[in-house]
Amino acid sequence: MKIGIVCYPTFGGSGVVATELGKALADEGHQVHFITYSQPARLDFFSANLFYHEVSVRDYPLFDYAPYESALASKLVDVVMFEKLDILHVHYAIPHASAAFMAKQILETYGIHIPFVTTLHGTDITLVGKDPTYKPVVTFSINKSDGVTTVSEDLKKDTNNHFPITTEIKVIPNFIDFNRFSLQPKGHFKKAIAPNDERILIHTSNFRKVKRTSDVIKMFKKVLEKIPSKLLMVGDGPDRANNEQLCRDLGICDHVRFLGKQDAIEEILSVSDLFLMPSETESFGLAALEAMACKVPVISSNAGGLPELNVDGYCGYMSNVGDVEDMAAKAVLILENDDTLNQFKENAFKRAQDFDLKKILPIYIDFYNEIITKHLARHADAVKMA
Ligand code: GMT
Repeated sequence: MKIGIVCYPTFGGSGVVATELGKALADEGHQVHFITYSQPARLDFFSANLFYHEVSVRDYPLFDYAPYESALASKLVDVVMFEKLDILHVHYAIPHASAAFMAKQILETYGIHIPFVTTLHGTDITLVGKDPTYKPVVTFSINKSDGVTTVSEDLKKDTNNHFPITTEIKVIPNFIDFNRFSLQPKGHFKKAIAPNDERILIHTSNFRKVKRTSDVIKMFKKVLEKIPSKLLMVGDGPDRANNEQLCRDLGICDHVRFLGKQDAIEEILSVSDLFLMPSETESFGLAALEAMACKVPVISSNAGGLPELNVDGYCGYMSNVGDVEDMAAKAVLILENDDTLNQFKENAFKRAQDFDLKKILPIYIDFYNEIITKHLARHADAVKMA
């Protein structure tokens, strides 16, 4: 198959899923064309089946806001025609699904018929998409997609509850590549962070409001009162400075390290004992899955799709959003005893295996084939009717 993938090429979860999916499809022999405004963060190597097409947005003195959506649609038309793609897969509804729809319509005027699949990742529905500024366009472009997927049952439900959706939504969860995410021997690194064998807790995110990063700090303070421990805060974003100040206010700076954005996240996870994800909402929680693959249990909120990943009392625990007291108490339950901690670590690894890339990739491939077949049949019927 020749597949065009559109995504946000940054470190965000949707961009990571799109890029890892493209890489895995290329490994299976499919030809994959990424169409984005800059090279996706994890696409930093050569593969014969991988291509990258840059969308450049021309600046012009008239524009206060450069028309990215039009530039993307034009690029899609160009790449589909030149590379003879079979299907487009766009990640994140805004503005990718509407740009794909526009490109599809333009291509039809040239006699080229291509289906497109839209994958909804979360904030494109739960935060941005519901905003009246975008809602009509999001609704329309979901309904005009030839196939729609969400990354959890919860996101599917949310999408159907908040938008008049007429298309059947297929749930395909996030996945993990164990070739990259697995426990690595990094004893020297552990010693540097926790010289007295303290427990290591970790949070990774983009430090946006939805991640409730100050809950991480408050929860850690409570854990620290009971168990000698260290906290690693990985990533960067709007709430980082506030969190650094909060650590000073709580007098715990000696125990907390802000590491900023890190590429080799699997190495840092490999020295960690507990992952913290107290998010306000989380459609799936890819960062938690990455931790689990490295044998790190998870304390999370029970929001959104998290209960579909974190099995309460088995590979971690869940609490209500904002219940820092409960989260800290459960963290202590896991951390206070070596045997309990080791059991939770093994369970986290077992749970992560349910989302092995090897299991999820065939679901995407089957879905593409189903959509292409249906689309061809629909087109053949339309020709017959004409
Ligand atoms: O919030 C993020 O971490 C980034 C965001 C994105 O859209 O890039 O992640 C969303 O998509 C991920 C991949 O499908 C999911 O695992 C995350 O749960 C989801 N984030 C939220 O729903 C807040």
